[in-house]
Amino acid sequence: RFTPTSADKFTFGLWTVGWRGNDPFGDATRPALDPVESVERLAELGAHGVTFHDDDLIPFGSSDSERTAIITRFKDALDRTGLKVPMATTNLFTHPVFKDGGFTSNDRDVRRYALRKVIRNIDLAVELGAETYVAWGGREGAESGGAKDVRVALDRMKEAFDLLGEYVVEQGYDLRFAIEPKPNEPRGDILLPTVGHALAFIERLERPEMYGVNPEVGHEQMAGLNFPHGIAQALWAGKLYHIDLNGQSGIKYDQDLRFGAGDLRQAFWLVDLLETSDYEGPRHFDFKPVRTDGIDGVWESAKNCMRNYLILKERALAFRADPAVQEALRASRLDELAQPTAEDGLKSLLADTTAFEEFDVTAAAERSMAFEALDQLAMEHLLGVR
Ligand code: 3MF
Ligand code: MG
Ligand code: MG
Ligand code: MG
Repeated sequence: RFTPTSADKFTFGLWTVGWRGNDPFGDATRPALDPVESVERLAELGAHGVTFHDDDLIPFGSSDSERTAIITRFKDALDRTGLKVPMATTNLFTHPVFKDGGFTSNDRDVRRYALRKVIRNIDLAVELGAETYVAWGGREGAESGGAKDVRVALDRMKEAFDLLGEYVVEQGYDLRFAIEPKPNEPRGDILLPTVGHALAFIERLERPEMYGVNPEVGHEQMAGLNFPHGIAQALWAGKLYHIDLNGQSGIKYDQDLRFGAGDLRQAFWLVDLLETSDYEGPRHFDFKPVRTDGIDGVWESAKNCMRNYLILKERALAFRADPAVQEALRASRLDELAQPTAEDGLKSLLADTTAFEEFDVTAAAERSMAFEALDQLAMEHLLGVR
C-alpha cells in the first residue's frame, strides 16, 4: 500500500535528491551524488523518471568529449533501469554570467549565449525522449526600479521564447515549453511572478499553443496565493503542461519541503483536483531534502514525496466517494454552479421578470451555502477519521 509504480508517473529532478545542502548562510552538508546513482535509487523506489538542468548532468565547462562520455553513461543507466526523461531544463542562474538574467539580461551578448545554451540542451532533451522543456527564469528580474525596463525586458522575453519555438518547429521536434513562475528569490522581484502573469504572457507569443506553465506549489504560496486555484485556472486554459510538487509553510523563503509537508490542506485539494482532472503529465517533485539530514534523509524524503501523494490520493478518492459528501456538495449547490446561467439566451434573460423585477432578494440572501459542513467532511477524510 502506498508503494509507487512507474504508472503513477512520479518524476524527480536530479538537482532535488542531488542538493548538497548549501544555502546562502552555510556550506554543503552532504557529498555530491553521482547522477547514475540517483537514477538507480529512484528506480528502486518506484519512480517513473528523472529530469535535469543541463549542468546537473554535464558540469558547466565540460569538454565535448567529457560531455559525450557522461551522456553515454547516463543513457546506459536509463536503459538498465527503465527510467524515463519526460522533461529537461536549462540552468540560466548559477554561473555569474547570468547575474542579471539569461533571456532578459541587459547585456545582449549574455542573451545570445543563453539562447544557445538552451538550444544545445533542447537537442539533448529530445534525444532522451523528453516531451516538455521547462523554463524557469530565476535571474530574470531586478532589485531596483531603474535597473530594468520591465516592458522592454518582456519584449526580450517574448523574443527568446519565439526564437526557441521557431527552432523546435524547424527541427520537427515534438516538444512543448512550460514556463515556471516564481515571485522572488534569487532576484528581488522576478518577471512572470505567478501562474496568472505567465498565462497572460503566453497569449502574446507567436505560437501560444506550444507554451504552457509549470507551476510550483511553494512558488505560488510564497506570494500568498492558493495553489489549487492557480492550477485550476491553468487546467481551465488548457495550459497545465507540467507541475512541480513540494511543500511550503506560508509566505517566506522558498522552502522546497517534501510533498505533503507545509500546507497539508492545499496539498489535499491539489491532489483531489489533479486526480479528477484530465492532466496526464508527470507528477514531478521539485523539493530539497533538509540539510540537517544525511544521505538517509535524501532517500527517505524522496520515498515520502511519492507516498504522501498516494496517501492523499486515497483520501481524496474516499472524500469524493462518500455519500455524505455527495449530499453535502448538493446542499452547497455545486451542481447548480455547473448549470449555465442563461442557457435561454440574453434576450430571454432580459425578458425574465423573475430574474430581476420579481426576484426575492431577501429570501435568496437567507439561503445558507452550507460550506462549513462540507469543509468539515473534507477535513475528517484528510485526517483519516471517516
Ligand atoms: C527554483 C526552481 C527551479 C526550477 C528549475 C526548472 C532549481 O525555485 O523551482 O529549480 O524548478 O530550474 O525546472
Ligand atoms: Mg521551491
Ligand atoms: Mg523552486
Ligand atoms: Mg521548480
